[in-house]
Amino acid sequence: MNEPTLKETDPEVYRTIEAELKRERQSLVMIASENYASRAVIEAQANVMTNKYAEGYPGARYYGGCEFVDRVEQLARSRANRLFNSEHANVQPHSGSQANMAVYLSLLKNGDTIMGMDLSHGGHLTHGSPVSFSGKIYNPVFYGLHPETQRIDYDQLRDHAKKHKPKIIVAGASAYPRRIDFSLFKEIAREVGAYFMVDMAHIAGLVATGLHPSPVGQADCVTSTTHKTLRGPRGGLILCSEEYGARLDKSVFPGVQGGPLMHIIAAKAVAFEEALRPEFVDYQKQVLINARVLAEELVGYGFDLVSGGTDNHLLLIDLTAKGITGLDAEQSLGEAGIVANKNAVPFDKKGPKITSGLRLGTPALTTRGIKEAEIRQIARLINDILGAPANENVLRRVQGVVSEICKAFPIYPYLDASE
Ligand code: DSN
Repeated sequence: MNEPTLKETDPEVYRTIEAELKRERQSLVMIASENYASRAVIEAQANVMTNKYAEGYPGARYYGGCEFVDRVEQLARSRANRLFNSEHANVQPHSGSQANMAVYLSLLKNGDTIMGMDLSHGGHLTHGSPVSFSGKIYNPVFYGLHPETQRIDYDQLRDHAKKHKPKIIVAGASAYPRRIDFSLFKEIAREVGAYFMVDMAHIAGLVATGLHPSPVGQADCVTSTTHKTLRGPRGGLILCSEEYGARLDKSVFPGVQGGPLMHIIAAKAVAFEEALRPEFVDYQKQVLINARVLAEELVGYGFDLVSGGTDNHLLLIDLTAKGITGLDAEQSLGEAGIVANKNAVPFDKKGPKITSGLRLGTPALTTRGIKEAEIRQIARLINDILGAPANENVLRRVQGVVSEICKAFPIYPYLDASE
């Protein structure tokens, strides 16, 4: 087979990929759930394992020719178990949502009560939101943040759990800047006879390196994505004890998925190995330092942070006092080359398409090599833009500085960006 390259055969798609590479190179990505995967992870995703059907699990497939995909899935599973000190890993979920769906399917019956963190307080759609399968198939009840401390209200959690007797309690969040007390969650779940699940997608890299207490050993099942702080390919992961392993595997396949994405599983194996290296600990430490410094600087500029600061890789600004909406903040920063996302803040009066908040994270900046000095500079740029969102001179000046920072901290220099 002598085939043309992508560039030759489909210049339209090729150009969109090249444009995305340029955008990633030339922006300061502060979306807390995004990162830059390593060269090895990117390479591992573009391989012929995408061709292979492998329904089933290593050694028990429904197709022939699985000897090499078996080997790579075994590698991914054993590395995940080593990384998180877990007994059983399922590396097949295509996403975090499907990982969560598989856990519910294995532990719950339709109509059972699930208890998760309120989406508007920092939870996730799949933790019971009425617009997600999790709020349609199951009966959702919620816990949230304390209005004063803006931290998880564990007393409310216990009261609601006693009142509603959920079948499962879910810990984990997409916009919560503080440590989560998994042992207290476990205690409450045990008190009311509920299963305990942790969705650690956002903090998986911190957990892997011991910089956030691990839910493994506390929760009955732990789910994650692999592409956030963990820096792997886009995908999902489930960890559990041997006790739950067989039924969880059945829930992933054939329960909610068909053939696994074996090329992505190869890349997950690569990412887990990278995360086992000592330099990954240094990286995660810097993610935390950068987030703390960003929080301190923004507080210094008079920004109101939910809970007053951060213990992890993200922070949430309540923009109410600044008189700008989350949507306007996202758009103004975006024009300047700083990419972030609008986000509801607890007790937000504006809808999810507008919001009063802005979520900022440091994983992607840290992957570029950015440290405290540039973080201080970036905090100043954010303050400049949000203080004068319609000022063209400010915008042009900030665009210039963003461009200099991006040039000083290049990403993917070996990839071709020519058109
Ligand atoms: N959408 C992800 C995030 O941005 O946090 C969560 O799944």
